[in-house]
Amino acid sequence: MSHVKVEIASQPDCWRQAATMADSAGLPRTGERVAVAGCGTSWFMAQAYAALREQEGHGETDAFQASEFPYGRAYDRVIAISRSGTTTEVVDLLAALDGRIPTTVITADPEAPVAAMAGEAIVLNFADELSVVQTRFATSTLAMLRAHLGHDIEALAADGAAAVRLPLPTHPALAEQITFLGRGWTVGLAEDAALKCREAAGWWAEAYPAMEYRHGPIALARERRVVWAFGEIPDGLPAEVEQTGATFVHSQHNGGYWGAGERAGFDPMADLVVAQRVAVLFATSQGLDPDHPRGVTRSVVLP
Ligand code: F1P
Repeated sequence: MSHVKVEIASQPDCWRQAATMADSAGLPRTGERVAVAGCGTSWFMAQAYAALREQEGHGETDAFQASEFPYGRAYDRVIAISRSGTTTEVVDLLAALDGRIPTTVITADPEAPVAAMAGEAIVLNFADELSVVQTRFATSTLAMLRAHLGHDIEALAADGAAAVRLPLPTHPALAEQITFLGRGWTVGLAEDAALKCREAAGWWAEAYPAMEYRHGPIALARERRVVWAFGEIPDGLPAEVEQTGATFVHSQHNGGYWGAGERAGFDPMADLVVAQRVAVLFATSQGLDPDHPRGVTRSVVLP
């Protein structure tokens, strides 16, 4: 079995463990102005957390790719997310901020350079991964950050445990292209789901804020393509997608993954788990090794 399959299945337990770290030093206080940065998957987790923190009234929160950080802005704290702790752009960001702004890094490796560079290091080594493709480190980071915002991680873990077993809502033969949609904090999750498909399987996948979908991307929708929404669905969108011949997927739509009326809310992080499994299926269906995506390395370390 691939490493990524084992890592995907272990997420609910990792989330419970991550939640026990919700009081870690270096997590922001209510009202602080915060920027969260990372690259790739870590950037998408930063986006999800930033939207949630601000939306729930904990303080202004921005998310940036580490390479595009706006150094002129005033923040009370910068949080960098990096599984490897060696990604060049993240190392450069912490070096540039040294002494100017309090910094926190969330990483899987206590020995990584960033752990020594940041003011505070939060180490989720139990969630580290053998697969290049990130799943449980990223979602455990978000689970810890959500626990710090007061979310119920036990309920999330129950949905996650279902998500690792549910029948998959699509199949490679029925989905030559997938577009993931989200609103608010689920935009970052949708972005990550699309990245999983691209990384693990070289599959054509895109992601948009759901209300942006009608502004052009809907032109891609047709038979044997899928539009998969996480979280809140804009009024009328499922019918508009289905008119094109594309399949609309949502945990509660047309029976969804849960069966109509079976359950009112499925945590969008559990949707991401289902999408991770789809990405692995798309890889193996082409004879690819999902642990070793073409051209992608565990960490991007530039000369
Ligand atoms: C970030 C990253 C991942 C990507 C791949 C390569 O690394 O770009 O987002 O999926 O695994 O590394 P890190 O800074 O979180 O270690």
